[in-house]
Amino acid sequence: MAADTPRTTGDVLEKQKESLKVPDSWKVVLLNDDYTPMDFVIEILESIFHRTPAEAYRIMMQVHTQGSGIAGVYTHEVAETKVTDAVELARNAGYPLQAIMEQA
Ligand code: TYC
Repeated sequence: MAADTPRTTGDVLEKQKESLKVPDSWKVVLLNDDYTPMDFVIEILESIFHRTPAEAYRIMMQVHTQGSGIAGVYTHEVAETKVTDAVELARNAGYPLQAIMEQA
């Protein structure tokens, strides 16, 4: 059998698919607004994006002064979860913080 002949078991097909996958890198980008408190953004960066306090401060200030900043780079699925979690925490606290995903 040729090396690239599709195999029939789910396990083997899954392994072939994994080995052929292109890198799946997505940036989670925070957007600036006038209402979300700086300390809250830092808290989000520490708790959801696992940033150190110094990193979280730097990223928050990047967003505040430049309009946007990268919170982290993840697979599509993980990035989606982080966007959802960050926006949900912000809405529950009454803040308009926005987070988007961009292909890295
Ligand atoms: N601009 C906000 C303020 O002055 C702070 C802020 C930073 C808001 C980053 C959102 O993603 C953000 N309170």
